[in-house]
Amino acid sequence: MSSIEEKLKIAQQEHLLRFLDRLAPDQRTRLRSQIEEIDFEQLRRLVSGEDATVNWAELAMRAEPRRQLDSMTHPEFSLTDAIARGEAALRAGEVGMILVAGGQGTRLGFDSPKGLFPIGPISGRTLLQMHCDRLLAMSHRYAVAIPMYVMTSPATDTETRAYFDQHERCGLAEEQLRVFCQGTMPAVDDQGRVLMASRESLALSPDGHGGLVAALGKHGCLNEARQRGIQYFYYAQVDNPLAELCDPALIGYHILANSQMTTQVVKKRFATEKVGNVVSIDGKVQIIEYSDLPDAAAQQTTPEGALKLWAGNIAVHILDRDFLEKVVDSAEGLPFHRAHKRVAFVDENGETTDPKEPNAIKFERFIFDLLPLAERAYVVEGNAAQVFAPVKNANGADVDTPAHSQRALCDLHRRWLEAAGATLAENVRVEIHPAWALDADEVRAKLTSISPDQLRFEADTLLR
Ligand code: UD2
Repeated sequence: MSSIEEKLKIAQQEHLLRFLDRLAPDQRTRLRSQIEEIDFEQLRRLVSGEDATVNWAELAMRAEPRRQLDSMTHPEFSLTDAIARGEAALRAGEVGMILVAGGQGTRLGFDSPKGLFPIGPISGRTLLQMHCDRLLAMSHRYAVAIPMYVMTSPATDTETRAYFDQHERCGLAEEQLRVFCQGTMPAVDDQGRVLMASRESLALSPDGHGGLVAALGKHGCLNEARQRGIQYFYYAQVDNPLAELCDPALIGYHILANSQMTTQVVKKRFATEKVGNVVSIDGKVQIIEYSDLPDAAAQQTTPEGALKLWAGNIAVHILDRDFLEKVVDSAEGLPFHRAHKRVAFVDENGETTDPKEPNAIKFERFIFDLLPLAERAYVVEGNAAQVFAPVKNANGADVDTPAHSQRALCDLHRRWLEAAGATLAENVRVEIHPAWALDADEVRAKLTSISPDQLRFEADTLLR
C-alpha cells in the first residue's frame, strides 16, 4: 500500500485508509483499485475552484435567446426535404441510437434503474421496453437493424444487463444491443475530503452523461460504430417515453445543415422549469443548465412579456460520429458542474450517517457542453406535446410524474386516432404500440382497413 499511502498523503486524503486494519484482503484490493482510479490533482483543482473555468451567471446575462420559430419550420430547409434526407440516412444504415440510462432516479423514489420503471399506461411496458419497441418498429420500417448503445453507470449496470437478459434484449437482436458502463467521480465533503460509502468503499457517483464521450471511446463503441457504417448518433434519455427515437426529420435537418451536433428544443412551460436553456453566446449555441441559471436571468422577459430564454433542452441530440471521434481525446476538457447533494457516508467511527441536508459536492460533466465545441451546431424546435413527457418525480408532485407522462402519451395517441376519424369516449385511454403504428400517418393508414363500428373506443385499449 505504500505508493497509495504516499499519494493520499500528498492529497491530504489519508483518512481513506482509516479502516484498513479491519478489512479482509479482497476488501483491501477493492478499496485500493477505487483509490487508484482517482485523479487527486484534478479533484484538488475542482474543489479549490481553479478549474471553475465557466462563470454561468455571467454567461447567462450575456446569453441571447434562440430565434423563435414555429414548430418544426426552418426557413433554411423544408420539412419534406429534411424527412427525405433523414430517411435516406436511416435506410443506408448510417444512424445509431444512444440511450443514456446511468442516472439513479432518486427523485422518482424507484429503487431499480429508471429504465425498468413500468410506464406504459395500459401495457405496463417499462421505459426500456418502450424505447426498444420504437427502435424495432423504425428498424422494420427502414429495413435496417438500427443499433442501440445503452449507457449505464455502476449503480444501474448489473440490473439493466440482467433485465435485458431476462427479456430477450426486449426483442433486439444480439448484435443490435450494446450495453456499456460510464465512469465515476468521488463525492467530497465541504473541505474537499473524499467521502466513504462504507469502511471498504468510497462514495462514488456517475460522472454525468458527459462521461459518455470517454465511455464510448474506452469501450470501443466508436470503432465498432465506424465499422458498421454509422455516421450519426441519435441521443436520448431513458426517462422520456415520448422521445421520437431516430426521427427522420431531426436527422435530416442535422445533415442538411451540415451540423456536427444538433439539438431539439421545446418552449419552456415556465421560467424555472427544470430543463437546460438553449441560447447563443458569442454566436455559439450553448446550453445553460437550470441549476446553473440564476433566477433573475431565468425570469427575464421580452418587451411583449414572453420569456426571453424560452428554448428548453429536452436532451435529444444528433451527434456526428466524426465529431465524437475528434473530441474523444479532449473530452477531459469538458467542464465539471458541481451539485450540492445529500450523500450517505461512514464517519470516523465507522458509523453510517444518512444526512437530511446536502453535505457533499458531486461533480458531473454534461454532454451538451460539446455544443460550443462544434464548429457547426443546429437547433430544431419540436412540439412538447409530441416529444417530451419525462418521468422525473414520484406521483403527487406538480410536474413530470409517471401520471403526467402517461397522460401525455394517451393524449397524443388520442389525437392521432381522432385525426384519422375514430371517436373515443371521454376519459378512455388508448395506448398505441409502435408495432401497430408509429405516427399519425400510420394510424390513418391502419384505420382505412377497419370497419366503421370499430372506430369507436368505449374502453381503455392497447392497439398492438
Ligand atoms: C436533464 C437535463 C435538462 C433537461 C432535462 C429534460 C442535464 C444535465 N440536464 O435534467 O437540461 O434536458 O433532463 O428531461 O442533462 N444520466 C446518466 N449518467 C449520469 C447522469 C445522468 O446516464 O451520470 C442520464 C439519466 O439516466 C437520465 C438523464 O441522463 O436519463 C438525465 O439525468 P437527470 O435526470 O439527472 O437530469 P435532469 O432531469 O436534472
